[in-house]
Amino acid sequence: MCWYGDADAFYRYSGVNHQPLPWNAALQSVRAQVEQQCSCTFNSVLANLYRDGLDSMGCHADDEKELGLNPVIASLSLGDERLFKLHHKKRKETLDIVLGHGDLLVMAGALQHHWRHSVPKTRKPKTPRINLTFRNILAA
Ligand SMILES: [Mn+2]
Repeated sequence: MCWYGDADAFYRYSGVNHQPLPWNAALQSVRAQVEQQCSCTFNSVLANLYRDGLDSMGCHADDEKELGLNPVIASLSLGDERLFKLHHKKRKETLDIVLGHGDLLVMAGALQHHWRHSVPKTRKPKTPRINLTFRNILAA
């Protein structure tokens, strides 16, 4: 896991303030293309590597206050396909989305209020996947 962004885009997770790594040329270029697709801007990106099917993401909502009330989060998948699951917070309802190489998933509106999301472990053989989630961190 690593965190890139503008120098003032601190992100607090697991109780720790994280100073972003500076943008590199490749990430800047991808950011520009994602911003064009989404018609909005992002000041940071969280990069997660899933080495194989045992690397996973637990169920959570991206509801940190520095993301704002209804954040737009753009998730770009690179590498092997993985299942992305949405879990409704109140109803017993889940939604499965297979994310493959080059897929751009945009979470927006009130999604984080009503749904959690996860990338479950799988026994299927998997090659690495990198997930870039572009976010806009609001000033403190
Ligand atoms: Mn998330």
